Amino acid sequence: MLTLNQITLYEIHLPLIEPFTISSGTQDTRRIMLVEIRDTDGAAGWGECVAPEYPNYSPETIDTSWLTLTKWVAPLVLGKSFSGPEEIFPYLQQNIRGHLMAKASIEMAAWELTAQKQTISLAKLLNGTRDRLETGRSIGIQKSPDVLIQKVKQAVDEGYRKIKLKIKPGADYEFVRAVRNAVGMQVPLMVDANNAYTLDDVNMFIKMDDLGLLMFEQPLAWDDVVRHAELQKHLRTPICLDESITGVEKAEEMVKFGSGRIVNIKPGRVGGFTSSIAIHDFCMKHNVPVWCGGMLESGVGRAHNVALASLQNFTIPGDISPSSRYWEKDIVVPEWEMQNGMITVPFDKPGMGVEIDSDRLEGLVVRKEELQR
Ligand code: OSB
Ligand code: MG
Repeated sequence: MLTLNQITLYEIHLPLIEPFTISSGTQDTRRIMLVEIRDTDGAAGWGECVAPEYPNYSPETIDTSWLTLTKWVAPLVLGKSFSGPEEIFPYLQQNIRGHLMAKASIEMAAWELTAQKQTISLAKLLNGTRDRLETGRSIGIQKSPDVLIQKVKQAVDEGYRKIKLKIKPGADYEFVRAVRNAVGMQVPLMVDANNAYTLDDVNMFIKMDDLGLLMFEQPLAWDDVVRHAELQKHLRTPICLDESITGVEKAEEMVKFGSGRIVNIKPGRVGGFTSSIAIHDFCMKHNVPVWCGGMLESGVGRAHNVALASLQNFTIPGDISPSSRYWEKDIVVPEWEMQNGMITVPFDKPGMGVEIDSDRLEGLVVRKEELQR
């Protein structure tokens, strides 16, 4: 039985070590919402809401999520008894349309709390099997191909197993070709457009088809599955959908229409772990490999991504880089570290496997709201 009686929301501001630019904008400080929940047995769990400051990835933002959680989600779940965390997402879906990032933060905290109560790791509770995860690095849009080449070379030297280059019109084929020429064909490279193109740009992708890339991530509109199918027909390189896959139904449409051949699963984007597992299982059944994306999470969201990426069909390195790639100092102890291009899944520790540095958290909090039954 799982009955929540307290939800606390925290907003913290964490400056990124370097600004991160995607086709729709630049971020230099992350405004992050953390969620702490308690149940009637006194157990606690943590979650992170991945919604960014501006609605330039999906319609959600940290502010819409804060409103959604305080006004609609908390009143629905506080005091209600669930037989387990897997019942939370369907219940929220029945009652609230959209707002998946807000929903996910509570849902994932409930899974974490459940793992804590059972004194098993979150990865184990999710039925994860991989104990070391190949690690990828997502590199933002740079001023010139030369600057990008330097960044890629550094990432290769640091041991990353997959390198993702953000692209936009004006910083695409020439940039990626320059990188490919500089590092050779062996380095696993991919690109992510975050919706910057339309079907009129098919020729740019046809040129890029010759650069030996692992995949083209989300070239077209954030909510499209139809046009991606048309684009995929012209290309050998697999399309990977990120923004468009908001639930298992979208993954089904992707397979049915041929809109892509790989899925980036971000648990925060799809409403949490229950939805992520449904997408994972569906994709595995249809021979669609998946990997775990990132949203520049703190150590809490990262812990949840690590646990999810331990599932069997996460066969492609994720955007789950170590803490030091993002932050001067993370908010968890121990920080997330990479050895040999791999992150170790903390199967031997209860819950998410890291602890909040509560003194540090206290110093970073700019907004806090406690919701009780
Ligand atoms: O599209 O995958 C994306 C960051 C913010 C918003 C969207 C995306 C990203 C990343 C960062 O690529 C990946 C990471 O967390 O390292
Ligand atoms: Mg993406």
